[in-house]
Order: sequence, then structure tokens, then C-alpha cells
Amino acid sequence: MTTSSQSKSNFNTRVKDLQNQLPDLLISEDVDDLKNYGRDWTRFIEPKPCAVVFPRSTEEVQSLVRWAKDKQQALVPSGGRTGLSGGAVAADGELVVSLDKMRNIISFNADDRLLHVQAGVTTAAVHAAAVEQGLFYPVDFASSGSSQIGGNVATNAGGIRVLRYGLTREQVRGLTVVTGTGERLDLNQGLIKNATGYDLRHLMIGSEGTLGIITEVTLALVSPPPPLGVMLLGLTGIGDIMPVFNACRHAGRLTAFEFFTQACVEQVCAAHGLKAPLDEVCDCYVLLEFEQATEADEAQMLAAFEQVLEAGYVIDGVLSQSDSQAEELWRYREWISESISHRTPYKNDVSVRIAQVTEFLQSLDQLVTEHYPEFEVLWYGHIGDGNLHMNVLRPEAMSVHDFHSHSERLTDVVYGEVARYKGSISAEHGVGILKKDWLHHSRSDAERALFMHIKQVFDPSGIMNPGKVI
Ligand code: 2HG
Ligand code: ZN
Repeated sequence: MTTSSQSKSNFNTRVKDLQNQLPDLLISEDVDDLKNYGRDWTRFIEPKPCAVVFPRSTEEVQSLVRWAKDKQQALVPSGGRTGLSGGAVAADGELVVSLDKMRNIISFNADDRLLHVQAGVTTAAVHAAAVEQGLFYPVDFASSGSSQIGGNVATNAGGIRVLRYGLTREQVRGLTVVTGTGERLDLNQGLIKNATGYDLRHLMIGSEGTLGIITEVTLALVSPPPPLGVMLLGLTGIGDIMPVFNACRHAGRLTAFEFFTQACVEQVCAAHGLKAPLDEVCDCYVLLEFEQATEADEAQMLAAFEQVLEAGYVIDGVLSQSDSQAEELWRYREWISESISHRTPYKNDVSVRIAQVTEFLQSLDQLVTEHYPEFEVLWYGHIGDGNLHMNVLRPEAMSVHDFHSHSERLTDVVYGEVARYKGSISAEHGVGILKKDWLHHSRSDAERALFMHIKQVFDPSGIMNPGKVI
């Protein structure tokens, strides 16, 4: 990292100018920083930012944005960079604005149960801060250790407990944002009720840095859940998922209902040396988590299990007997994405209405197999909220580049089917660069035209994450 007191000789002219204008701003042109901060978890786009800056306050972000607006310098806001749609990729000389130095927990108010944090605080640090107050922050996913709350808000992150608590949007009670004009907006300021016109907070949530940079977030914390039980069930086929889901959600309060196929289990077991989760090898599996406040809660869920077993939907199953066993069961689901990352998969993150999700999955799987029998396809996801992750594995012998141009041909098949079901081409991973050209499958011409107008209002110079989303 280079600070104002260190040599600036290698700075390009524009970066030199920035340093002169804002002498206290931390700026890096270090080759490793350019590479790391210029990319997210999509590993096939070459990062090429001009520099990385590390502001420490909302005021510093404002000064930076005003400078960028004057100079017509594109900015890419950057959190934990765990995204999968290229939303935080800087591949065209942009200036990366990292929130890494904005990691303060600003305050907690016990009456409001509100946690006010800077945007660079990790999701895991928010979890820990909530626990310290005897409370709970419910949004959770495998990348919680590195993902940052600002990025979660900018992408309206989902994860494993959407079924019970909703997406990030549901937890955001206030936001501080610096728009593309350098203006500071303090949106909603912790209120529950606020019927005063357009709620700009919700416009910022999911905007992927295209309207402004989120610098502070106020989050609503909730009461901690009672002890949670985890059940992993092996099913005869995808068509049996919905009756199992319905039986289980009648039996108790579900906090997660996840799904994966045998092919996913094989990948996780191979990558981590785990043994198979059940004695029987099954076509697919569901992992459900439920609130187990009393013994009756467990008995009811076990009765539902007996019922679906007798009906022939379920072949085998296991119920966690301890927190550590619950954690072990979660691994078969949570470790899938990371276990297959070396195969640089072609990914899709799609959703349809819950009622249609299994029919949609079967029809899509059949289409993909018909068109591209040579591809190895893994299905998993948050089936309890209609969200499926499709991962096509790169054949080991094929280069990343060849595979991605090859598998891109699948996109129209997949999104055509999503459109037929009136679903979404991105359920929880955002649009970024990767899904942008297919947005018309999920958003009408009128909607996309309004997107453009909105962008123009908040970012008239077009410097905020250009080339993303729209
Ligand atoms: C998950 O649910 C994540 O595991 C990642 O959203 C999904 O890598 C993926 O396709
Ligand atoms: Zn997911």
C-alpha cells in the first residue's frame, strides 16, 4: 500500500492528481492489490483497474466521488468480492473503491435493537456483534467470513434462511449512501414506520453500486432462535421434494429447506474426504433446519418424517443429535460451491415461484441434457424459496476460456425456460456483468427504460460501476 508520504513516482497522472487533491486518501497501485481488488469470485475476467483506494469515512467517499465526477473517472465499489456475477470486477481501468478500511461498528441501540455499522464490516462480524448483544442477525451464507455488509446490501444477498427471515432487504432499517454526484443520503434513519413517499433505501438495496456507494448500514437485529434441529433426507426423485416440503412445514417452523443432488454429494465427499451422509445412495437430498424449542417440536418433525417415509417420498434420513452433528450435516450443502470451484463452473442462479420449482427443475434439466449431453450438470439450491443454482462443470481437459465460450450457448436455453415460467435470471447473485445481456428475460422493456432514467438521476456522469446491471 502507498500512502501520501511514500513515493508516487509510478502513479499514472490521474492517480497522481487524486493523491494531490486528497493527500490523506490511501491509494494502492501494487500489482497484487490491482489483481485481488479488481475481481470477485468469477475467475475468468481479467482484472485491470487503474488503482485501488481505501477511504475511511463517508466524508472521504464524498470527496473521492466528487473528484471522480470532475475527471469522468469510473469507480467500482468493492466489498468482500465474493460475488458470482462480476458486479465488483474492474476490467477496464476503473478505480476500485474498497470499503476494507471502513470496518467500525458505530453503535448499538438496545431499545431499537439496531446495529449501526460501516459498510466494510463482514457479515460474520455482524453475526458476532449481534451475539454480543444477546441477539441474532439472520442473513447467513457460506461466504459470511469474507463478504461485507455493504456488498450484501448492494446485492440484496439471500442465503440459507430466507425462508424464515427474508433477504438482506428485510433487515435494513437505514442506509447512508454517496450518490454519483457526491451527495450524501441518510435514508430512513432507523425508523420502522415511515410513510413519506418513495423509499429510496429500497432502490439502493440490490442496485449493485450503480447508483451510489453504500457507506453505512443500520440493521435490525432479532431475538435469537431457539435450538435448531437439522434433518438430512434422501429422496427418490425431484418430483418428491414438494410433498416433503409441505409435510415438514406443516410439522414445525422451518428456518431452511435446501436441496442438492447425489452428484453434489460426490463432489463434496471427494474434495473433503467425507463419507456419504446416508447409508442409501439417493437421487437427491433435502436438508431442512427447524426450530426445536420443545421436545414436542422434535416429535412433530419426526412424525412428518415417518409420514413421508411411509408414503415412499423419502428413502432414508438422519436427524442431528447435537450442534456439531448439525454442522456436519450442513457441510454437504454449504461446501458444494467451494468443492467445485477448481472446475470453474458455468453458473446460473435462477428462481421461479415455489409452486413451480420442481416442475421447472425437471423441465430445465431435461432440456439441458437433450441439448448438451456432454456437460456434467450439478443442481442445488434454496428450494424452499424457489431458488436453484445450476453449475455446469468444466471438463478437466478443457481450458477455462474455451469452456466459457462453449457453455455460454446454454444461457439462451436456460433463460428461455426461466422466462416461460416468469422467473428470475438472478435470484440472489445479482446481474453484474454476466447476466446483463439477458436482463430482458426477467425485466420488461418499460422496466429497463425506467432503470436507465433512474441511473441518470443518481449518476448523471455515469461513473458508478458502469457497464454493470444495465
Ligand atoms: C450457495 O447457495 C451460493 O451455495 C453459491 O449461493 C451458489 O456457487 C453457486 O452456484
Ligand atoms: Zn445460494
